[in-house]
Amino acid sequence: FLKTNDDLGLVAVGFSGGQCKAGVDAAPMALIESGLVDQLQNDLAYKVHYDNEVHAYTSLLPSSDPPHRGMKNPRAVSAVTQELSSQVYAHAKEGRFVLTLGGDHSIAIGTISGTAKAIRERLGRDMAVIWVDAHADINTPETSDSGNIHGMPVAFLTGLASESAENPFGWLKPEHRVSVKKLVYIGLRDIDRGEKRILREHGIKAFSMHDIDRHGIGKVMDMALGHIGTDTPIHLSFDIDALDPSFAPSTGTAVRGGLTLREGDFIAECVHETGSLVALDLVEVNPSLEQNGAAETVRAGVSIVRCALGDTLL
Ligand code: HAR
Ligand code: MN
Ligand code: MN
Ligand code: MN
Repeated sequence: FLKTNDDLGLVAVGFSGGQCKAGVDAAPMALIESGLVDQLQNDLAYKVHYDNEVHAYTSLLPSSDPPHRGMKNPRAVSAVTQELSSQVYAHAKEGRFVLTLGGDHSIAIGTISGTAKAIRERLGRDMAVIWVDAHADINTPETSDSGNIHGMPVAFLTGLASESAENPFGWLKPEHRVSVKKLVYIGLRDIDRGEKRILREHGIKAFSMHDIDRHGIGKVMDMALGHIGTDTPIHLSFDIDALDPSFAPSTGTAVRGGLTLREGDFIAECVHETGSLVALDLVEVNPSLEQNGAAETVRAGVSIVRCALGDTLL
């Protein structure tokens, strides 16, 4: 019911302002240079709509951007994600699958708000979000210790955090938001104290690495997709740091004890198999960290994208 065509909108986002380490902005080019677009077109038969540009949104970046409620680079992240939101919306409104290559995870404020709005208008439906990550990224400005906005996107997208002035983040309106009831986490293992309280208070569905150890990834995917229910459009936001650093070392906040590459691919395959996937983000690949592991991390990212877009082993 969702898939109207094999058109795919690709947005490359070279933005790193949601955290403090340079280099995550180089990921889209590294992923594309490793042949991703060619594979989408020729192996997986998508009609790719890509403007051939890694967007850095330099004209949107303010010359002065002092902290606001403890957030670092608040106006830059707000302006970039607002523009990204319209780009993603424009693709999704046409019925295209939207693939966004980040960038740090703050960009999900743009991607998810854009698809949520388009899906509401196009299908009259509320969208679900599957957030695959070592982290919950659900800090409010007040619960965050770091002030890095890549640790806050889910709070803004669910309305747990909000602002009234347009910039920063007042541009996020109800049509951009997703319900905490339609949010599912997979792979969590590094959650701040304030975030644990938020997850508990709102009864948010979350599968940690403990749950994956206990039940296995197959059962966890059954439970995760069961929570969402069939025929619900899904936006998959995949942070490469969900994978164990042995498979994806080049990322800003690596945490040991993560998913194997096969488990990551399996998650993507299962979400594809629902037929309800409308958008995918791949974020936090940072090729400049861990010189040795950069190529391996990029390869892992390409593999996740291919699996989510329908590549099969046989
Ligand atoms: N929870 C910490 C914070 O808010 C660390 C967040 C790290 N985030 C990412 N994205 N890499 O998942 O600062
Ligand atoms: Mn993240
Ligand atoms: Mn993370
Ligand atoms: Mn398929």
